[in-house]
Amino acid sequence: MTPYTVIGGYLGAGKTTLIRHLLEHPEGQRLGLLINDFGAINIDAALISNANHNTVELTNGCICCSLSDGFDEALSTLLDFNPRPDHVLVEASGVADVRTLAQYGHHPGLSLSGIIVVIDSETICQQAEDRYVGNTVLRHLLAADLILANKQDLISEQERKDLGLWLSEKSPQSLIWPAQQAALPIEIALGVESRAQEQSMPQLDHASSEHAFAHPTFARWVWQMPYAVTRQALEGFLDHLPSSVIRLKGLIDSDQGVLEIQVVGARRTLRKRSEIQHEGQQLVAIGLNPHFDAESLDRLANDWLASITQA
Ligand SMILES: Nc1nc2c(ncn2[C@@H]2O[C@H](COP(=O)(O)OP(=O)(O)OP(=O)(O)O)[C@@H](O)[C@H]2O)c(=O)[nH]1
Ligand SMILES: [Mg+2]
Repeated sequence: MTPYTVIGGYLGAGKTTLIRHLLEHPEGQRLGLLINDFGAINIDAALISNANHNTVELTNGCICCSLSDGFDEALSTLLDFNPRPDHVLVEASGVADVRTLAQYGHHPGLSLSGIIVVIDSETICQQAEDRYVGNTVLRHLLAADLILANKQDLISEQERKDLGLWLSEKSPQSLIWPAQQAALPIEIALGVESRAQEQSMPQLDHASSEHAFAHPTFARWVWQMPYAVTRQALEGFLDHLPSSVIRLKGLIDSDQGVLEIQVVGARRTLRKRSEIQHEGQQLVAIGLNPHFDAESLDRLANDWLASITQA
């Protein structure tokens, strides 16, 4: 049986950063990765470049809602790789219900190892109180076997103590591991053991498209950049993003080579990623229905392109 670990956590918490960390410190483990992302081009999968693993990508939606058949097939594909992975890790999309995904641990040849939930230590308490996403976030915490309290660099010493207490109240059963850059040792990550009882983890009923918990509906905006732009122009566009954009990411050709764009709430980073072979220039933004207006983002992007073309 191949052990199977689900990596969940809200949008932008650091799930892909954790997978990159594990790939950089594999300690002899061959990982099989299943990466679910929202866009037509899987930006997270493109960001993971390492020879010592096999990756299957699932794009265009959230796996816990719409891809139940595709998910089983993807797991079979991973298990058929030669050599077979030592451990299968799935990165859930930031809104996926991790319990639903943990149920795939019943797939033939797999055994559920555990659920890791990555949190953004700066914003988790605020997210938990949000009337729209609070339930999703609290369910993540309750389902976690290990909570990776990431982005510790963004909070003070006092906030770290307060967060530790808050987490032990919200998720008394979970192990809590504070981290920066999702630096969780692989022996801990792969050793996380599920405390789920068989009776609380019923097998998925594939005849039903419903899952136990309906998370709020998230809307997506995907923008194909027609040509390379300057970094300065790109920053100009990002300066004007509406606050309804919860998460934005992309790989864009610029005057400085390929740029990785990451926006999580109010925080934004642009990094040169010339080593990445990417298939297209794409920005993907995610927001909550009904507040998120993809058409107005289209207008914003078109107006911006027109303004930089004229300049
Ligand atoms: N300041 C800070 N930023 C971090 C840390 N860990 C990750 N990040 C940044 O947070 C952003 C989002 O990280 P990802 O790993 O892509 O997050 P994710 O959970 O995979 O995001 P989605 O898949 O879109 O839900 C990136 O810009 C990371 O570089 C950290 O410890 N501190
Ligand atoms: Mg990710």
